[in-house]
Amino acid sequence: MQNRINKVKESMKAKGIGAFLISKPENQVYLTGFHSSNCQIVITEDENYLLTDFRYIEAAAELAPLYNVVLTDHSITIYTFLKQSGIEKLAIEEEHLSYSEYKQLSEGVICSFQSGGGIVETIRAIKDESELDAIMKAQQIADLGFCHMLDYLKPGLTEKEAAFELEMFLRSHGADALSFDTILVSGVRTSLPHGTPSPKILEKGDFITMDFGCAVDGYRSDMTRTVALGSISAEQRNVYDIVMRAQTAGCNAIRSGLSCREADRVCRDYIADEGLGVFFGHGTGHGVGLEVHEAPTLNTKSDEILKENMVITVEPGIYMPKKFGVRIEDLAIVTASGIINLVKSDKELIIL
Ligand SMILES: [Mn+2]
Repeated sequence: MQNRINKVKESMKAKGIGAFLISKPENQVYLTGFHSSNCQIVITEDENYLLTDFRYIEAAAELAPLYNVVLTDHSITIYTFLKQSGIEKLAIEEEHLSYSEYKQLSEGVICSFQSGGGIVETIRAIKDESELDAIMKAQQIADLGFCHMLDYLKPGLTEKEAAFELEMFLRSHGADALSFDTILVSGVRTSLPHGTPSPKILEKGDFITMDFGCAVDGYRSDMTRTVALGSISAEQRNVYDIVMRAQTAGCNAIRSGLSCREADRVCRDYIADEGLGVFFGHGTGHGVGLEVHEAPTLNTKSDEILKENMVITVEPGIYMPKKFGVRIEDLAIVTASGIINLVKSDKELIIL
């Protein structure tokens, strides 16, 4: 934790920030290991403060002496605390401060604001060993879940039933939580990149796309596989192969030093060269950690550069409205020579 806080202080110094209010929950967890629904962190050049209420004070007290823990109540709030501390200029996480909080800060507490957005996220993008370990565990459970679904999926089940089975499996095999609401869509509904499981019945000839993950120690996994039920058409086979080859090309190209935009372009160009570029309308991937979508972003607009020990997804897809869609997503650690692919499930087309 000390090391993480030091990195924040270095970044604050480089940006000319004297005091930084950290209000984004995942950033707070990253800097404290402390989970609560009521927490404010203030980092200054010399001090670290954690403010919380009665419900969490006993657990928070264990963070001393790294943090000066302040008990808040009706009379002592983040606003009275900042006013008393004499902090006049404050960096905030502008994406994670409500208008109401901003108003209370600006009315007689803080004279001027500056942006602290992205400081902690940039540090979080590069994972340490304990973080990689948790993500690997979460992905191992997800791979087992995929394997289980290959036995379980059959015509006659609904998407909702199948999604529930997968979620139960993940939770009963060591997952603390789901990474996000499971996407499990079939047939014509696979053209919806983020469709939610419906009462639609799985039928022979359907593609089934499962995009799912789970969390271990707060760290998430994320993977997608598209499988087929019974037989499929030549067009389905062709589109699947294009997505698989685009996804494989992306995985093969990625290494530290490559720009996120270039990584995206590898997958995008492959699909465009096959004449299907119009059906790939989302980014190629994203960082994964305490959040399922975090820095870096792999898309056409990204200015970020891939670095060693970033954990990212590679997930091109093709979605043909009213017909079908295919997405294949791996989760990988970026290294100097390439990637360590954490997803062990096969990506050759599986026909059940
Ligand atoms: Mn993803």
